[in-house]
Amino acid sequence: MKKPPLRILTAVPICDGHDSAINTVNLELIHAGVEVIYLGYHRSARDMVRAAIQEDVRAIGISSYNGGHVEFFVEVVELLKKQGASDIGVFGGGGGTISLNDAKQMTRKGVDKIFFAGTPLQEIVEFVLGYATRRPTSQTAGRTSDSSLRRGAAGGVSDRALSRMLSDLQVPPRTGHSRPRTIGITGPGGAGKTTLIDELVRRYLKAHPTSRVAILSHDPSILGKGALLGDRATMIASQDDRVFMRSLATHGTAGGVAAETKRSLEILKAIPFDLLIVETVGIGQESVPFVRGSVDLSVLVMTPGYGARLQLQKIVMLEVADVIVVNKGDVAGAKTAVNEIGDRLRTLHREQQIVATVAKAHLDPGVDRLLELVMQCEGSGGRP
Ligand code: B12
Repeated sequence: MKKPPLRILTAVPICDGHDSAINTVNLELIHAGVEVIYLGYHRSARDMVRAAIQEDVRAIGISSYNGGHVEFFVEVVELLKKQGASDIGVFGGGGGTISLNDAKQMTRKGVDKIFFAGTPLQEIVEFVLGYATRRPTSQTAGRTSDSSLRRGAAGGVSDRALSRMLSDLQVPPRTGHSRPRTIGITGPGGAGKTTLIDELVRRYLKAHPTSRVAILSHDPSILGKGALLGDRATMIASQDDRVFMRSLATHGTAGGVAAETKRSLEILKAIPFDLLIVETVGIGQESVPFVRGSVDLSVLVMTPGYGARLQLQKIVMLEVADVIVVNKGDVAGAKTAVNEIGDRLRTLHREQQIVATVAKAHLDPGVDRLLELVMQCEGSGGRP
């Protein structure tokens, strides 16, 4: 069986916006075949550890320039230990801001390696690729000896355990709970799908203080190559202990989702989440990413920039989606777009809903309306 690609999480610490170096490192790793889940900048140690566990990565790479690196890196190491996840390595750099003495302290306290200014990128790539074969340094490492596997975060299943089920594509026995309401969100690249999802999640968590959300997110990749899985970098509200998020690369599968998507959905539907959101990669005119019954509600996110009215005849998903969101409703031509899309939907004689949103805006009423539609749909979880 082909070995799965090496997965690494990268991020920049809290109160630090120096993301230029990590963007360079990310690109080199992707070219070398690594799947990089990029969490973005200004991220807490807790966010990094939660994300690393949910994404089942082999290591966390941190780029730090604004000081406090000794404390920050060590906090990440300690939090991983507390979660029974010391097999996840920690490494990073920060140009000239991390001194040799600091690095010595950091490695003594469990950091695997610090790279200094002037390090050739190839040296970094070789070190990271070594994680595929290097044994975890911690004695607590291992797939079954981890006590947190038995501790329950989502109704008896911890993030760590769920994360490994997703890696192994192992469907757990279904418990008696109702299946999560499952929403599929698709649309062309750059339409604002991720921001929209984050705003939906923000509202949902606030309105349902004990409910839990799962997000299955896709980014494109070519078979056998690395990938940048960057949806987490846009998420703010979704960095919450009640949200489980997993990023998948498509590995060349056309149509918006990955070969593992069906099985991953089966797994997530067997866990007591209340809301499950599937985000596709940016799709083209011909894609219909959600097979019948896999989601309870399918949402197509468009922008007013679809071109001439005739283009609307060619978007297959317009005929299939239950809800059409026209995002970026603040740009020129947005009203015309809503009218034109409305006309097109009327020719289909289905009861499709159309919602205009400005997902990036604070408290946008369009997103409120979308959440209402989400809550109105019946939560059968679709058929797995
Ligand atoms: C570019 C830069 C900026 C840009 C950032 C652009 C961006 N989007 O990243 C701008 C102009 C916006 C900026 C702003 C600021 N900056 Co500035 N900035 C720098 C600068 C000049 C270069 C950093 C850089 O990107 N280098 C390029 C990388 C590729 O090379 P490198 O650093 O040598 O990294 C190597 C290795 O360390 C390794 N590496 C690095 N990270 C990682 C991560 C991993 C996982 C791995 C494996 C390897 C690795 O890879 C490289 C390979 O050779 C440094 C000074 C310097 N020369 O380092 C100051 C510097 C970091 N900035 C500094 C400061 C003070 C600021 C500001 C606070 C200034 C202000 N008062 O507003 C703001 C803060 C911004 C913020 N929000 O955090 C200080 C920090 C001082 C400190 N820590 O004590 C520095 C050191 C300048 C100085 N001497 O005063 N900055």
